[in-house]
Amino acid sequence: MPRETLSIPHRLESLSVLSADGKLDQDLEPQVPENDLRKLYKTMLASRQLDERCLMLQRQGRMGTYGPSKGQEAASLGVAYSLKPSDWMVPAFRETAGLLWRGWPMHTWMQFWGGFEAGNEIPEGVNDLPTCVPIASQCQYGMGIAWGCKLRGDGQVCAAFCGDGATSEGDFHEAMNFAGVYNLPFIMVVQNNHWAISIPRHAQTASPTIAQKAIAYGLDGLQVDGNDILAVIVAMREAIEKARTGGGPTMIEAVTYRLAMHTTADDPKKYRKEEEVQEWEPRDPLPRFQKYLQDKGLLDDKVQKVIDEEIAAELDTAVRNYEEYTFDPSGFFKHMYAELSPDLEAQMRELQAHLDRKKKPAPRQERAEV
Ligand SMILES: Cc1ncc(C[n+]2csc(CCOP(=O)(O)OP(=O)(O)O)c2C)c(N)n1
Ligand SMILES: [Mg+2]
Repeated sequence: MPRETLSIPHRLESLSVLSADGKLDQDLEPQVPENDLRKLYKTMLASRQLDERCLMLQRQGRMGTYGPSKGQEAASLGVAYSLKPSDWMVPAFRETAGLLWRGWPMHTWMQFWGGFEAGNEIPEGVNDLPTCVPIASQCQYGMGIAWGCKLRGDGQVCAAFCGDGATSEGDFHEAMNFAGVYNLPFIMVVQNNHWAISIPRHAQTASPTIAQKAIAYGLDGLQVDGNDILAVIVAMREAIEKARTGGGPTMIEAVTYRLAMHTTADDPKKYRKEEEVQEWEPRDPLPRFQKYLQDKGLLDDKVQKVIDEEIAAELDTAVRNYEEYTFDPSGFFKHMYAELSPDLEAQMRELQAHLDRKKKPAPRQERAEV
């Protein structure tokens, strides 16, 4: 036959467990211990409030340019929850909720956006890379770590995040290709929040889904409702199990929405319609998960009050830690190399001497535009 339709084996599904108004599809509900469900809810709420506080701090001139994660908490948290602590996680820059779950203190998140290197200091025993703004770089880092896991044969897996915009970068495709060829224990989580600064999703790719790009690399692709934490957990558990048992990589497209601005440096009213935001607001992951917990009898006004008080206290402490932090210039240098070269050592001493001469705290810095 000179011309025939090829049958290419692939698996491409779309998954959601909670409806937009928080109603459950019982057949798909993942088994999550009740204590974990409460802790997940508290973390999601803490992430939302941390996000709001950072936005206020930026508006008051107390923090640098800030990139909000409002609306994307379920995608980030569902991934972090499903990993074992010994697995690896490579965040992009809207992983507030996932990082809180993995054990990053709130004030570290503030320090990152305040422009301090201390915000990149990985807490002891946490297998994450720091928050990372260069778009799509996370794909290569994550794939490389997964390769390391495979070579060591330690049963660990790696999940990395990127955005819909990142899928137009070469790094994304190189990482997918390599992960497929070497059958790596890698999970690429694409947070499709429908915008890459001012470029809408439809102008980013002609593919009807991002998940289908996995097929070209010989991977499984799965589209999941990224505003439904239960669906993210189901998808991640399957992908992790497959990766851990030698079944190779998965690409998960978490469909979500950036409810806030790209960063505090832009005004989304200039490029997107308010009606679009209003369409997505009812699908906000936080009230959906809240409703699920209420229906299960795990959350009432009394429990909510305790959670609210705990988060308020944690946030106040975080702001205090952030604002009391004294700038450590060695931070610029000490995370680059295991051992500093003599010229970098000299530069570090010179900077320290300069700051000592000025004898006043260095000004807070704006992070370069992201
Ligand atoms: C390599 C690189 N190019 C450009 C930028 C500037 N930039 C910051 S965020 C962004 C858009 C990213 O969109 P997406 O991947 O969808 O992530 P989102 O911001 O929506 O989370 C761009 C182009 C950058 N940080 N890194
Ligand atoms: Mg995006």
